[in-house]
Amino acid sequence: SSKCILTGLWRNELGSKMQIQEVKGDGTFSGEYKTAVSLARRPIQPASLNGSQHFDEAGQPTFGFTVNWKSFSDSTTVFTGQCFVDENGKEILETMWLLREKAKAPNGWEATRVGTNVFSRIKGQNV
Ligand code: B9F
Repeated sequence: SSKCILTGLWRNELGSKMQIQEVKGDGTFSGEYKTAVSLARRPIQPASLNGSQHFDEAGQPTFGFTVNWKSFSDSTTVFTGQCFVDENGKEILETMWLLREKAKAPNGWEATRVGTNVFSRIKGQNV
C-alpha cells in the first residue's frame, strides 16, 4: 500500500540520518538521530529521538518528534512534518524544526533557530 509508516532509516539534505524503530499502536515511536552538522566543540554523538505520528487513511500522516542532544550539547530540537508518498512509491518527510540553545537568562532573542529539512528513505532499510 502507499501508506507511510515512519519506521526505518532516513536521510535529509544535510546528510543527517535517523533510524526510527517500531511505531506503536498509539502512534508513538523512538529512535536515534545522527546529525551531519554541528557547531558544538564537542564531537557529534548519536542522539535519542521520541515522537508521535497519526495513522491517516490517505497514508500521508503528520508527525512530530523531539531530539535531545544531551550527549554533546544542552540544546533540544523539535521537528514537525508530514509524510508524502508519490506515484512511484517514493516517500519524503517534509519537516520544519526549532532548535533551542541553552541561554543563560530568559528573553534571549538569539536562543532559538528555525529551519526546514526534507528526509528520504534510505533504500532497503525500511525495517
Ligand atoms: O550544533 C548543535 C548545537 C547545539 C548547541 C551547540 C551545538 C547540535 C546539533 C543540531 C543539529 C541541527 C541540524 N541537523 C539536522 O539534521 S537540528 C536541525 C538541523 N537538522 C550552536 C549553538 C546552537 C546551535 C548551534 Fe548549538
